[in-house]
Amino acid sequence: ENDRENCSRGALIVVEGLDRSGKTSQSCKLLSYLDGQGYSVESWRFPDRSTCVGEMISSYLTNKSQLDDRTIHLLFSANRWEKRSLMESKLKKGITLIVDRYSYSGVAFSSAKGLDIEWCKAPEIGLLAPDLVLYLDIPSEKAAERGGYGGERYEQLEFQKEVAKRYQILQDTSWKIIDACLPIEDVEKQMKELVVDSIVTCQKGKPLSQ
Ligand code: DGP
Ligand code: NA
Ligand code: NA
Repeated sequence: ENDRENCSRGALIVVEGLDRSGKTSQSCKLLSYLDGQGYSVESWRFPDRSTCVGEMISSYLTNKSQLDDRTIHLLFSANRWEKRSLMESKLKKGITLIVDRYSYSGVAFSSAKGLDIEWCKAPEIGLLAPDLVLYLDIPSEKAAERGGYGGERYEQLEFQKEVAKRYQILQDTSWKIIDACLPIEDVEKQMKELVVDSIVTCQKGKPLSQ
């Protein structure tokens, strides 16, 4: 029975949503809850601004540099690829990862600029598939009201509306839509339940896929 524990893998949980949808604070709460329950868990985020590629992305987002739409798209994707093997080894060690943004952001934000959606998806093929995607659903106007945007490149109402449309197209069976306008505690409770279910399914032997 102890072997079963050693063999079981962690779950790859992705949190998606518009800017100011509450992803980051909810991911934080989720991490401390799971940690407190004794689960082996880590919190990740993309873009990971700490790498060389991540620094280029950060400089683009803060308008310190200009890059062609396709170039920045591929950099965001490269930023996920450079973490792929570490991600796989953590999951295989039984560590559950709570990831703030992933390929869905990649495709939604770039295709919202007018890039072909299939072209946007191509470099994401072969990255690990999430076991669960928690989509924090919020009207763009509501998100914009929440303490305002931080002033980064994409934090504009009209653009976020386009991103929301693209997210809708990208929904698949791994998604659970959460009403992010509900009280914070209700959002938190729904997320906890869904994540624990997903962890259990992975422990029972659900294979990791691409
Ligand atoms: P965040 O650090 O979560 O606030 O993300 C920074 C911004 O970058 C946010 O507006 C969403 C956007 N973003 C995240 N991932 C991608 C991606 O892969 N491609 C593009 N084009 N934008 C992304
Ligand atoms: Na942001
Ligand atoms: Na965020």
